[in-house]
Amino acid sequence: MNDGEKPNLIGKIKDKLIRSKETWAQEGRLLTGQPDNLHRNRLPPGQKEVKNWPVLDLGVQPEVKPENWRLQVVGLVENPVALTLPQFRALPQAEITSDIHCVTAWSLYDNHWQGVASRTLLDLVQPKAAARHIVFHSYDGYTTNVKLDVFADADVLLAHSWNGAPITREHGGPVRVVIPKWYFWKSAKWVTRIVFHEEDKPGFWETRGYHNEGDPWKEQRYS
Ligand SMILES: Nc1nc2c(c(=O)[nH]1)N[C@H]1C(S)=C(S)[C@@H](COP(=O)(O)O)O[C@H]1N2
Ligand SMILES: [Mo]
Repeated sequence: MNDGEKPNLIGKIKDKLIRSKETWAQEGRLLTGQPDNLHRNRLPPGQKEVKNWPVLDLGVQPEVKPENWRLQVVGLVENPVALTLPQFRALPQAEITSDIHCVTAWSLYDNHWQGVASRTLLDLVQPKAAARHIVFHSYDGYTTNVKLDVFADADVLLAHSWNGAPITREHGGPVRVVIPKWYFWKSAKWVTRIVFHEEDKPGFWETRGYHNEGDPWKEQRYS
């Protein structure tokens, strides 16, 4: 696949996996009915700790050469940008250690991320007053939505490194989103475009039965 081209998903996309996840959502699979709203436990309800990092995607892992990667930040912003990787890496850098919680019930503790804080990007592009929602668009055609105030949390990063090494292709390199407070489907791999909107626009999984938000302690798995 050529970088920047819409991937040809036909014949590669994991239709069966997508259908079985939709069935999980319809059946409310994995729900314990015992939310942990006060975060008494490090492990959210229904989750299991893993030691190795699983790979989950739609069946296409785009190869984005560093020199071809672009990050467009557009929509309801005063200063839209299209950054190359060197420009992105020249922005102030941030590091954060956070846990991953995937809606398929695995959690991975203590991931050390390096990248650019969402707040640094927000300072750069200056969202307009009407902007309330964000959609991430990725090189594999994936999309996912969050509220602007969730994106603006201090622990949200656009990460290029994990545990001291560049994020690998299978995990969404050169750059992926990391939103630690939400289930991991909100953390777009291979991100290339961030669009600011006035209205909410549910993404790939959000239109297939997943919750519009995704707080693991509240078990916001499905809609
Ligand atoms: N671009 C893109 N981002 C994505 C996905 C995807 O299919 N495409 N899957 C999401 C889901 S459901 C999960 S659990 C995590 C998996 O990230 P990992 O493969 O690095 O564990 O990526 C999320 N981000
Ligand atoms: Mo997931």
